[in-house]
Amino acid sequence: MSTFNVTRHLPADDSAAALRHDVLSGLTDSPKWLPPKWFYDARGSELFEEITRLPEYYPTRAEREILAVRAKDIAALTGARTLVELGSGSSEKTRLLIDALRAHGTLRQYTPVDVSESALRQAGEALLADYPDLTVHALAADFNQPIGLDEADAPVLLAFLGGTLGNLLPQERAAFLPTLRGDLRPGDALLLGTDLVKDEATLVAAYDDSAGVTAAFNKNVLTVINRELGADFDPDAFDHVALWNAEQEWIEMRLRARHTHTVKIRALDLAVSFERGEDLRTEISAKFREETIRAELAAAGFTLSHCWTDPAHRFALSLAVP
Ligand code: AVJ
Repeated sequence: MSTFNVTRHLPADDSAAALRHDVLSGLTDSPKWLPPKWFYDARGSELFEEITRLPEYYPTRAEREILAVRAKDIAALTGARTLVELGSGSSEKTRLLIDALRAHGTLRQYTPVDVSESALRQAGEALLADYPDLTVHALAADFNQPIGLDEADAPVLLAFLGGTLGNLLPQERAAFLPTLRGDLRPGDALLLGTDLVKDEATLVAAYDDSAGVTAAFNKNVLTVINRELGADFDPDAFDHVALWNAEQEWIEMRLRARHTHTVKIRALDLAVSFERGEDLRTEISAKFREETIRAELAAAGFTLSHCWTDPAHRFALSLAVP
């Protein structure tokens, strides 16, 4: 018997309140910024899936290459009965892990956690069709929310793939990783995917593709704010910008105002002015080195047990234990 359900971790109005709070904080700050999690409405999640298939966007393919080679080892090393995945999106690459853990004979439950309920429903339905006796308990929540693993059947494998950790600032990672550590018991494990530092041209192309899909994804956050908060952003009034910050070793996505103008946000009773050429930072995507992965995990109380890369050393998949 297969089961699938989606639990909303926060009632709908709390997420609306969180959006109002983030938009107010970010758009009244200088320089202006927005947190990347608001990209992912149904349209944004579709655009992200399209990004993962672009020739320039290598991280998804590189991580899948590693999983294809290592999933069997990961299953044997962890013997996980419960797989929890933060920022699961389409759960597409996760199938490699699910297959290996099923073949190993241990996996009973999969808990995908994502801000996009539409992505969770699509992924959940597809998984049910393909894994008839897997329990899928999806959680619509942002990965900063406590997930409550107390009831979970141990051992738990907590997967945080795709390089999403890189969307947090260093100080946010330093707070977030110890909470993950606190969720895990002896015998559990963390599987962490991180993109690696590489040449600037490859990195910038991955976030500024020639088909303009990433530009549309970036501007989608303005459409979300227009719809949810009654704002009047004109997406055509902004240019998509992707730049490599060599000092911080992260990619920044920005929206650059093409001309001086004012945007009204009705739900906040707020008018926001943009100078011509002014940037709104919408995302950072930090790139890592093996030493910094090990150090950040150690500072959070994890021991790195394995760190695998694809043959071209573009991406790393780390297995760490509490
Ligand atoms: C969601 C973290 C995998 O930072 O690479 C893709 C999101 N942003 N293109 C990343 C993203 C622009 C992505 N992750």
